Amino acid sequence: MEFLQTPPTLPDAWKSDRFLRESVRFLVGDEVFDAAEPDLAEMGALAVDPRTIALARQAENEPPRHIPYSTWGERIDEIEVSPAYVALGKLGVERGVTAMPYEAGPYGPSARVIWAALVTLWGPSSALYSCPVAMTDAAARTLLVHGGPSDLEVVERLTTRDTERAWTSGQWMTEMTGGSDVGRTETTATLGPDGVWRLHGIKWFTSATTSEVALTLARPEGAQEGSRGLSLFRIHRFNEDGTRNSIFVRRLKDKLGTRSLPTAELELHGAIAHPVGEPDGGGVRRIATMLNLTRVHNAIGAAGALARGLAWARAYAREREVFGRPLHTFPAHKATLTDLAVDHAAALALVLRSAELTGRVESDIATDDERNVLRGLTPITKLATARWAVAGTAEAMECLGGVGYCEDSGLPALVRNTHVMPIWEGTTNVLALDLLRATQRSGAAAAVIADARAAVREVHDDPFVTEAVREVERALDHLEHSLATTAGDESVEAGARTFAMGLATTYACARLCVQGAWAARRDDTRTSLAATRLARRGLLAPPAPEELALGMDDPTGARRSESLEA
Ligand code: MFK
Repeated sequence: MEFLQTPPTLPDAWKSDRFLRESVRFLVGDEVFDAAEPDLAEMGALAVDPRTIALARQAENEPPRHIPYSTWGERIDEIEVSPAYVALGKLGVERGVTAMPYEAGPYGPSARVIWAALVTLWGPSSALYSCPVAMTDAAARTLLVHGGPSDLEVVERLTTRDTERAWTSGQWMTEMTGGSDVGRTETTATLGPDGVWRLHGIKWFTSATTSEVALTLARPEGAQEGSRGLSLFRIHRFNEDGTRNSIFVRRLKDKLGTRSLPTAELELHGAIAHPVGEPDGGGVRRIATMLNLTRVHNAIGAAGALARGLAWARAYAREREVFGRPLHTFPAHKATLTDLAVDHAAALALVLRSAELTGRVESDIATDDERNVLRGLTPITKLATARWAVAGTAEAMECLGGVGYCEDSGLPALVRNTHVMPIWEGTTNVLALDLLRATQRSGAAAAVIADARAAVREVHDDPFVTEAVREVERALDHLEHSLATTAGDESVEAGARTFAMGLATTYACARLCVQGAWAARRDDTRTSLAATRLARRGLLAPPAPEELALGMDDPTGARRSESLEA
C-alpha cells in the first residue's frame, strides 16, 4: 500500500513544556504556581486547539486592507483586518494578556512571571496580535508612570479584560529620518489658542494601526533640535465627538512577515494630541518606559516562537521513520533537538528573570541594584532571544524537511514572523549600544555581572552544575576585564554586540545553574544538563581586533584584492 506519513500533532503547549512549568514553579513557589496553573493549563490547551490554529492560518491568509474612500467618495482611511485576527486578540485579552499585570489578583509581585508564561503560550497562536498587546501594555505602564489624571481613563481601557470596552494602543515613533535615530523626528506640535495641541508630520512605521490610541513623539514649536527637544503625546484615532482625527493612511507596508498585522505609513495634518507629562522635551526619556516593556514583550515572543518550533520538531521526530528507525533515535538528530531545547531554555531563563524584575519594579519593591540589573538585562534579553529565535525557528523548519518548507505546514509563517524580532524595537546593534550607554551612565552591565556572580555563588559547590558554574565564572571574569580595559577606546563600540551577546548567554547560563541545582534536588537533572551544554557550547566569542577590518570593504575592490594577491 502507498505510504502515508502520520502528521505530527502539536502537543498541549503548557503540559508538554517541562522547562516552562519548572521555571514558573522555581520563580514563584508552590503556592502561587498552584493558584496560577489552571489559567496556564487552559491557555496551553487553547493555544494548540485545532480551532485556534485554524484562526491563525485564516488571519495569515487574510491580510489587512486599506480602504481610503467610502462608496460616496468620503476620505475614510479605514483598515480592515481579518475577523480571525480579532478573534485571536479577544481570546488573549479575555484571559488577561493585557490585564493581568494591572489586577489586584492573587499573584502579587509574581503576576508578571505568570503573565509572561501566559503570553509565551498564547503568542505563537495569536497571528501577531501579540504586537498590539505589547504596545497596549507598554502604553498603559507609560501613562501610569508619566501621565496625569486625564490618562487614567485610557489606562482602564487598555488594561480591561472586557473585550467590549478594551482598547489597544500603538506606538508611533519611527519616521523617515530613522527608526533608531529618533532624535531626528520631524513631526511638530503646535499649541493653538484653544489650548489644544495639534501634530503635523509623517509617521513611517506604525503597527496595529487599527488601535484606538497611540503614543507618539513630536517637537513643540521652538523646541531645540535633537532628542532633547521631543515631547510625548497621546493621540486618538477618533475625537471625543466621534469624528475622525486628522490622521491619514498613505499605504500599508508590504512586509516579509507579520502579514495579518496592519502596519501603515501615516500623515498627521493637525491631528489633536494630548501631552503625556509636561511638553518639556523629556519625551524620549518617557517613551523609554514604553520601549523597555515592548522589548520584554519582544523577548517573550521570541521564547514563544522557539517553544513552538521545538514542539513541531519534536512532534515530527516522534512520528517520522527513516532508514528503518524513528527519527528521534538518530544521535545526530537528537543533538540538533538538544541544542534547540537549550536555546529555548536560555531564552526563557532571560525572559522570566526580566519579567520577575519588571514585576518587582512595578510593585515598588525592587532595590536600586535590581532596577539597574533590569536596565541592563532588558536590551540583552531582547537582542539575544531575537537572534536565537530566528536561528531556532529556521532549524525547526529544517527538522521537518521539505514539508516544513511548504506553507501549509505552518512553519514558514513561524519563520517569517520571527524575523521581525531582531528589527522591531531596536536592532541588535542599537540594543548593544543601548547597553553600552546604560553602562556608562549607571553601570548597568556591571550590575548584570554582579547579579550573575551572586546567583552562581549560591550553587558554587553543587555537584550537578560544577562545570557550568566554573565556565560562568570564567566568562564573568572576562566580561568584567573587558569592561575595565576598553573604556574610551573605539573598539568598545565594535565589540558591543559580542559583549552584549556574551553577557546574555553567560547570564542565562547562571540562571540555569541556579534553577538546575534546585531542580536536581527535586530529582530532575535536565535543567542542570542544559546549563552544562550551554556552557560547553561557549559563553563568549571575544572579537579579535585584526578581524574588525573585514566588516567594511573598499567599494572599488582595489586595495584589498591587491593585498590579497600580494
Ligand atoms: C511586531 C510587528 C512589527 C512590524 C514591523 C515593524 C518594523 C520595525 C519598525 C521600527 O522602526 S522599530 C524601531 C524601533 N525604534 C527603537 O527601538 C528606537 C531605537 N533607538 C533607541 O533605542 C535610542 O537609544 C533612543 C531613541 C531610545 C534614545 O536615543 P537618543 O535620542 O540618542 O537619546 P539618549 O540621549 O540616549 O536618551 C535620552 C534620554 O532617554 C536619557 O535620559 P535623560 O534625559 O534623563 O538623560 C536616557 O537615559 C533615556 N533613555 C534612553 N534609552 C533608555 C532610556 N531610559 C531608560 N531606558 C532606555 N532604554
